[in-house]
Amino acid sequence: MITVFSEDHHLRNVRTELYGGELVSPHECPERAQMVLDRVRSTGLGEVIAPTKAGLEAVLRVHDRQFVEFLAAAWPEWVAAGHRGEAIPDCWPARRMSQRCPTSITGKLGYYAMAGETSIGAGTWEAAQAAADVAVSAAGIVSAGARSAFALCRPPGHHAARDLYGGYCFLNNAAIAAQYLRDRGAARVAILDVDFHHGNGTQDIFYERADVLYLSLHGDPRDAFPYFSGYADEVGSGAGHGYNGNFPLPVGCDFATWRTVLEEALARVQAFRADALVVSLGVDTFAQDPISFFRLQSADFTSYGRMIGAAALPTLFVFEGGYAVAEVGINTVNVLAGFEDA
Ligand code: SS9
Ligand code: ZN
Repeated sequence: MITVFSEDHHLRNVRTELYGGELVSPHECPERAQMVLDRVRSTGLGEVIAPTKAGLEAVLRVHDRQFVEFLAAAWPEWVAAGHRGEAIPDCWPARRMSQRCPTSITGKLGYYAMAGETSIGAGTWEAAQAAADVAVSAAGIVSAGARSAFALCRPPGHHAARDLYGGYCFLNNAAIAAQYLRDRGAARVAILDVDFHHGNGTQDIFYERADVLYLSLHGDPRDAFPYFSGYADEVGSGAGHGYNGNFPLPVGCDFATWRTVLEEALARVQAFRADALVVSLGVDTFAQDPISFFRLQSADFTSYGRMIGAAALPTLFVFEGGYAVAEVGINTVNVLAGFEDA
């Protein structure tokens, strides 16, 4: 399997994450991508190639233009406003408040953020663009007929909606890739999100569409971020009714339970007669993940990679979360190796 990877992920290297009432060193750190890349290389998974710089065309197929312009200008505007720290919002358009976008950079941050933990710094926008390029290049490989490809994206994407960032995400790499596959001729694309967190952004982007099926296994939003999205009764709307499937799972969920739910989700992918599968591959379901509450072990990632491989679809893996840095490479590449083994 070819891996697409950009060194430009290093440009996202902020110092702060708002966590537990403190500004801590971010869980979503550059070492994560390096660990995965090292494991891809040491296991001989396959060739590693750099993306081609694609520009914003594919990005603008799923994101709002004003939102993209906001992301591109956020850091310079924050600096010009004279702030000393990294850019974080402090006020949101909550219930019964105006939904107009302000002129003030702090106001814009609140308008476009779905969460407050994610600082913007120098290079954040450039790294987010590189991650989208990685996703598009890898989608191109699958679209050209490869059985699979791995988009080693960083920063991740599945919390980013059409016009929202947060949850460590800025551009929705998986959604951009899925749309790219559609635009290159796949009539139906299924997205299977196995990250611990619900991909509220991906759900939102495709919620009213019947041509892209979104399925997600995740921590129950009553207990887990993003808290306000991911309930089982969110099934899609309009033409998209029945094309969104959420599987919220409880605290302490182990692999025996998780895998039966994955079987159910894979059966839905088959019934949909998908032409291609995009896997939002987050490995924060790992028992030792510092911010999550499932109990998968490293060998379980190989097992479920085999299950995904047995679906026998052209498959694009897009890297998302996974914050147990020492094991993030092992767990991620276990999924890919299991897939190839199937
Ligand atoms: C947990 C806070 C979680 C954001 C997590 C984003 C994960 C992206 N107390 N904050 S995969
Ligand atoms: Zn996650």
